Amino acid sequence: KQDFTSCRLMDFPADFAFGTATAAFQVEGASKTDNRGPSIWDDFCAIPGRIANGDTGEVADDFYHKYQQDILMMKNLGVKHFRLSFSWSRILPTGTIDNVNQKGIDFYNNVLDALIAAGIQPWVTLFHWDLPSALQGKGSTDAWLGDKIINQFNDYADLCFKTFGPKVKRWLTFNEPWTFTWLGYGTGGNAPGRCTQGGYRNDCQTVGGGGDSGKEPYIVTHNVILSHATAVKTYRDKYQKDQGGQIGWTLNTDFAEPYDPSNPDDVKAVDTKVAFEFAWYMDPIVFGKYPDVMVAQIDNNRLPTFTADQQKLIMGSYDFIGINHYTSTYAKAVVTIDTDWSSDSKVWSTATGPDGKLIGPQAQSPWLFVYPPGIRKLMKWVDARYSTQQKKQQLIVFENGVSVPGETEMTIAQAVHDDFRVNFYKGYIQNLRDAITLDGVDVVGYFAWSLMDNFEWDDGYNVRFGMVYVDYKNNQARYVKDSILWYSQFMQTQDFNAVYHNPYDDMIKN
Ligand code: GBH
Repeated sequence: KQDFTSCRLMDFPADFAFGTATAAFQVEGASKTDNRGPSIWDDFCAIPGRIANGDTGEVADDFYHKYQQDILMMKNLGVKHFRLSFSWSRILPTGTIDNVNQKGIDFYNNVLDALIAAGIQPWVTLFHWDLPSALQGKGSTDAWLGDKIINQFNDYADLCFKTFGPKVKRWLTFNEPWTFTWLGYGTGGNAPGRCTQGGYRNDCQTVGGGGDSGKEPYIVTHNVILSHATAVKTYRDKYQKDQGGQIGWTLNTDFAEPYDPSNPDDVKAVDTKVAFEFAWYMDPIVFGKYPDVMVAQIDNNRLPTFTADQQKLIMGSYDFIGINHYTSTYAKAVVTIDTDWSSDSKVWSTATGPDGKLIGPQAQSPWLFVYPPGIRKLMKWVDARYSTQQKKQQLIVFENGVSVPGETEMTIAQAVHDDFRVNFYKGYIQNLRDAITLDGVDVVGYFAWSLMDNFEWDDGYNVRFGMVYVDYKNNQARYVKDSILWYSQFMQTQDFNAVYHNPYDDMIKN
């Protein structure tokens, strides 16, 4: 057998971390098993009309009972890195440290042991949106709107570092604070569903208890940043030296092309858009303040400021820069009346260009358009903003993936041949390579979202992002799709034209 690795140029560094990702609420199920406490996503699912088809996380992919087979599958596919999240309310059913659930601790220890035995490095996110219900409340100073949460999150994080730190060398505090901040408190489309009554929705009072889309996302963000930095400080002060791990968070952002490249305002709008989505979180932990453009454009004292002590706490509270990226739009400078995050930016985002054409093929998800050059440009943007001569930043892509148009209606035999997804990954990973080899950005890891189909938040099980098919009608049986077979080959050979054969075809022949 020829060794292809020795006779071709490997573009990605030898220690580059290729992996796959999932999140607790989206895959675990077992939502009432072994003393797990409810989370705000269980509550949100119980509200009629909020999740497609009334789907819930009660069973999901039943990862809680099937993790051994999933880990074995990854091992067989040559996956060496796996990003998962812990469910806060499985570990602390009422959210606070006075009530530790040993069964929850046992579960994650078992998962981590199985991963390590399979030669797979675990990367753990502490918070992927599933806040324990007991901490939520419906008042205007509850949960992330108040500052009690900072210590509550720190207690949970501290327990995790202490308990799992010998096994976990890569920690993420938060997944996509923008998403749970803006969708949870701005549009009200995600848990806890707060927003200005009659603004984006009419049911904010009944669901989230109230809200103020113009103010709350900024307050929540402020407390999330302080919570992140406090937990990082705990890790550094008490554990990092002995355990030798790294810690950071991961932020989602789209990239953009100017709507009219000859209009300097549209060119600037690209920058402003990414500042409002990404730098809103990243600037504080690098520079100690919100982006200048946000300070300049957000009126009525809605944007908080950091005190000198807080600045000291937050600056430098990361070992790498995590990025979740899926899509790009056109950005157009517009005149708006400032009312909330989306109009404060004075940028209009649209997938349709001035020529009437889409920026790229549309996925099943209405927000997702395939635009591979966007990931390269985004890497350059992040590197240019945050790297200095003294400090080159390490970037890690923690999520990248796509839903395939029409996949929901397909038979399994059709769905496993997901060319659309294979092409998505080829395009994005090639551009990521170019960011490294041609632009000199220090990208050190890449995680495909997702290992397998799962609970896609308000879309329920209607939208599939998996590289592995999950048959929800038949005991959540798993079937590898072409995308994971391609990825498996690619991770080992870096050959974009890797060939693969899907075993499902043999199964239906026999
Ligand atoms: C990720 O967010 C999540 O981290 C992951 O859990 C999820 O499964 C994955 O995406 C796929 O969706 O409905 O028009 O208001 C990616 C960033 C931000 C993209 C919110 C979708 C909703 C747009 N997401 N956005 S809309």
